Amino acid sequence: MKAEIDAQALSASRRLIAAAGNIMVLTGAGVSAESGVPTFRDAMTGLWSRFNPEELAQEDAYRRQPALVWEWYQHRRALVAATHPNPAHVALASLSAQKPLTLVTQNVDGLHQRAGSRDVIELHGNLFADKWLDGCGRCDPAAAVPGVPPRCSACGAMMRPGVVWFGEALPRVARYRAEHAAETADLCLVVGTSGLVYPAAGLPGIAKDHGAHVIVVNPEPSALDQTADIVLRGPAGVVLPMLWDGTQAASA
Ligand code: BV8
Repeated sequence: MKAEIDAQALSASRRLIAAAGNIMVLTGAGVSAESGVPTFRDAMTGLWSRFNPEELAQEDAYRRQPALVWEWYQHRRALVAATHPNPAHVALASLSAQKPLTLVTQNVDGLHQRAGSRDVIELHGNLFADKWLDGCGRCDPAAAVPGVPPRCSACGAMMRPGVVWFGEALPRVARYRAEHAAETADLCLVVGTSGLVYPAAGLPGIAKDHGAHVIVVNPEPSALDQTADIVLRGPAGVVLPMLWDGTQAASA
């Protein structure tokens, strides 16, 4: 994907990043798009094309059709496991070696961590973490009864993906840390999100209200463009490496 990035916006962004003392980054599904992970808004492919992800990523959908929803997550895990971090993930990991930076992601794919980012705040959980629906407290994954989905051998509870479904509260600590990062940042970099899912999408506004500059990186218009001081209209994998020297390895 070619990026015709406005040269003035680019140099202004570079200056803001170079001068920043404390950066908060918010990423969405778009940062993984160039790795081949479909974004949430993309039409779902193949077998899943007839479903709306927002309808499947809910507890009551899971209670109604556990096998279908479990298979959807298995499909996504296999897809993500076969992908690799792209230059956007790598550039963000490198920036964290150069500047105080808090990386907050809406993504559940773990690609930031695989690119070397540390202490990633996962607002919506992780695709590869499992937990239990109505578990007895003694549910042991190692002793789970295999099935679709697996069940607790002690109480029969269903295993469920360790993600935050629509209508579920975000993990308290992750939400607190993300909001604190937004309140204390002097620069907020928003990469690859439509800005439609709350409360995550409210974070750039919090940063702006506390005096931060906001830069949005997205090839398409987003709901956060009006919050931005600068919008860089291009793909993250092309734009981010243009904003700082991405060759420094991520911090150990
Ligand atoms: C909650 C895990 C309350 C599951 C996900 C106001 C306040 C609070 C809540 C709400 C509110 N209004 C509405 C709500 C309810 C709801 C919500 O926001 N609904 C939306 C649809 C209106 N929010 C919730 O339910 C949240 N919970 O608030 O609970 C509560 C409180 C107390 C007690 C009980 C309950 C929970 C939301 C979390 C849902 N879970 N994921 C799973 O993955 O299966 S969210 C899911 O959607 C993904 O995580 C994904 O991140 C997100 C979609 O957003 P994006 O990341 O932005 O992805 P999207 O596809 O939309 O856009 C991609 C963008 O990338 C596009 O702009 C595109 O142009 C761009 N792009 C494409 N290619 C590139 C690119 N950008 C850069 N480079 C490229 N190459």
